[in-house]
Amino acid sequence: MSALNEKQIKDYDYNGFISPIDVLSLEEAEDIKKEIEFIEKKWPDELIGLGRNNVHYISPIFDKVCHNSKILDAVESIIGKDILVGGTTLFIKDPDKKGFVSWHQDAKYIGFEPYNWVTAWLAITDANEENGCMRMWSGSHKEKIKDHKDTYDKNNLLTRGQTVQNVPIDETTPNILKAGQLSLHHPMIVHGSGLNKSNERRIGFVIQSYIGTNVDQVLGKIFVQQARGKDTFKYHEHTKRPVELMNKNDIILKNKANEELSKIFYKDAKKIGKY
Ligand SMILES: O=C(O)CCC(=O)C(=O)O
Repeated sequence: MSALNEKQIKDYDYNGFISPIDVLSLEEAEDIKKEIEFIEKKWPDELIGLGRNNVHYISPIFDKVCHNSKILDAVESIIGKDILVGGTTLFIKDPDKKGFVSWHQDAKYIGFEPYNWVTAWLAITDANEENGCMRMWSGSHKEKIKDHKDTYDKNNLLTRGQTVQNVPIDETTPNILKAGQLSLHHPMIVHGSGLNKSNERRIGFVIQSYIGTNVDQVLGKIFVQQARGKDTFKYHEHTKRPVELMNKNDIILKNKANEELSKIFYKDAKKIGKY
C-alpha cells in the first residue's frame, strides 16, 4: 500500500496540497515522454489546443498511469475508495515559448461538486523553479472561491486566462518534483506557474481530476473510467480503456469528451481561447 500516512494527510488538510510522492521510476517517466514525442511526430495535431486533454483515451501508456495503484492508494487516502478518472490534461511548457499558468482555483470552472475530488500532477520531466514548476498558496483552499478575471493572455496555458489577483507571492511554495514524482492538490487551492527559463521542456501529466463517485458535473457532461471501487451514483457515462495507440473509435471518444469539456470550461465566457 502506498496510502498517505497520517502526517501527509494532515499536511494536505493544512496546506491544500501534498508533494512529492514517488510514483514512477525515471525510466517509466522517460517512456511517457517518448510516447508524447512519438504522437507529436506521427500525428502533429493530436496534442495541441483542445487535444491536450484526455490523451488517456487514445494511449494505453497514459491510461495505465491513470490506473497506477500507487497513485490510487494516495488518492484513496483523500477521497475514499470509490474513485473515477474524470479527465486528464497535458501541461507542456516548451523552452522557446512564453507559456505560464495564472493564479487560479480549479474549482472555479471545473464544475465538480461536491468537492470530494483531487487533482494529481505527475512530473514527466523534472519540474523546478527554473523551468516553471507550479507554486501553491498554502492554506488558500480554506477560503472561499475567489474572483477570477478572464484575461485571455495569449501565453496563458489556462483556457480563458482566468486569474486571481493580488496573490502574496512570498506566501507561495514551489512544487518541486523529480520526473516520476506526483503532487496532489485540493480543488480550492490557489496555484499557478511561471515561465520555463531552461533549455528543456517541462511536462506535467495531470489527472484533472480523480473524483469520488458521489461527485457530479454541474456544468455539463463528462466521461469517466472506474479507477477503483464501485459507482453506485451513476452520474456519468463510463468508457472502456484503450488497448492500442490511436484506435479510430478511441479518437472519436477523445474528441467527443473534449467538445463537452470545452462547453464546461467556456460556460458563460466572452470568447473561446486556444485550449
Ligand atoms: O502545469 C502547470 O503549470 C499548472 C497546472 C495546473 O494548474 C493544474 O494542474 O491544476
